[in-house]
Amino acid sequence: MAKYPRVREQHIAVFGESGSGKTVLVSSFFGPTQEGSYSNDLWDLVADDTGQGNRLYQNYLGMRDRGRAPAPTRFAATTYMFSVKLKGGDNSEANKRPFDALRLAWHDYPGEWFEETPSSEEEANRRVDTFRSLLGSDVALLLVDGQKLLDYKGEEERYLKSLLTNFRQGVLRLKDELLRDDDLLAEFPRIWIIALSKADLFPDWDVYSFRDLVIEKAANHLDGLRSTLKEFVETPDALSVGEDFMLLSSAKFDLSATGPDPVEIDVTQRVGLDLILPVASILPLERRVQWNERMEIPRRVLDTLADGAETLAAVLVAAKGLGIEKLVARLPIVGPLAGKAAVPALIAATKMGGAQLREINAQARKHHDFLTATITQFKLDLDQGLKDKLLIKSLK
Ligand SMILES: Nc1nc2c(ncn2[C@@H]2O[C@H](COP(=O)(O)OP(=O)(O)O)[C@@H](O)[C@H]2O)c(=O)[nH]1
Ligand SMILES: [Mg+2]
Repeated sequence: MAKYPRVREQHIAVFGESGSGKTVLVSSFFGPTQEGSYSNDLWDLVADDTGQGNRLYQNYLGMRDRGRAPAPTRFAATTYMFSVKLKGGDNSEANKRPFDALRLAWHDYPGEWFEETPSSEEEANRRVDTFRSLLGSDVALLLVDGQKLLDYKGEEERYLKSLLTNFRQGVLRLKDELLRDDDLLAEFPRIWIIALSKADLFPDWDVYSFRDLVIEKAANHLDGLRSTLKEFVETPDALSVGEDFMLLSSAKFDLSATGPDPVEIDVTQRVGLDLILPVASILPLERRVQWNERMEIPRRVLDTLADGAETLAAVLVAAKGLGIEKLVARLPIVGPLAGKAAVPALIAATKMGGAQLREINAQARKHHDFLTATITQFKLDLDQGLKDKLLIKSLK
């Protein structure tokens, strides 16, 4: 029997009002990886449900070839399951690796649920069940609709206030049901990234422009949301709400076309989508280390936060020629983490510098160690996202 599970699962929850771009986002995430011309030397992206995958690809083809965005979906909470299947399953390295696939569960939460009160008890129950199903996500993306920001130009606070307040109210309505046993939740999305969708509408912006606008216009409402979310969780200090920001654009939509002809949709111009996998897999691992250095986190909370982090970290530090001891010796280790046995690998992995990561990545590629290559690549991509000002990471 395998010593480890052969599949690692990561969840990401995407929240956004209707029309904010959720369906287009997931179609644009998946679609390009299915094109004949696509090549990735490390892994393949597969939709676990073929029919679902085909519908997403169909959405993508409609945009690519016909300038047509997918039909709106209302009230549909959908979970898309993808697997990042590592290449080289039959080589000798593969027998040693702790897993062969990274599964991404992408929870698409219908925004209408925050804009409208439930029409019946049945509807209310369904919302609770759906929300429960995404509690396993480490990361939640809260979409700020770029089109709405433009519509409210000069008075963006009106839109941001309604977005954040509706969302907060929607979550509050679920509170009694979710906390029925009076126990605070150990498992809950702990990283809430504020993401600008349709970033192509702001060609001059970087993520700092976006963050500054949100803070300037809506800091109070962000605080309100943060304090509400804190009421749900055990160890409420281990929660980042509105400390991480990112830019997303699923394609470049040319809206200047008028008349009966469809608009141009350039699906090759995408922003931030390559950061989704790194954000889902590496960011929680890093955050766990950050928090653990700052505070004591109960084991049962840690076990739900970036669960499997040690497995990922072990992959990184076990890389050829770099003993854990050697790595750890070079790192300044402080705080409550220092003494704990399993964790040096985790700290070492998250604190590796760019040069070291690139070295491990190159070695791993050379030796067809696709797992190490993929994980280091995700980390390098995340760092690149920071450099390109597409992503701001909380430093706390
Ligand atoms: N400019 C621009 N428009 C977008 C983008 N993504 C979606 N849209 C527009 O927003 C509309 C709604 O998107 P959709 O994904 O259906 O929203 P959902 O209700 O959140 O699933 C689409 O029909 C597009 O017109 C984007 O990346 N850039
Ligand atoms: Mg939709």
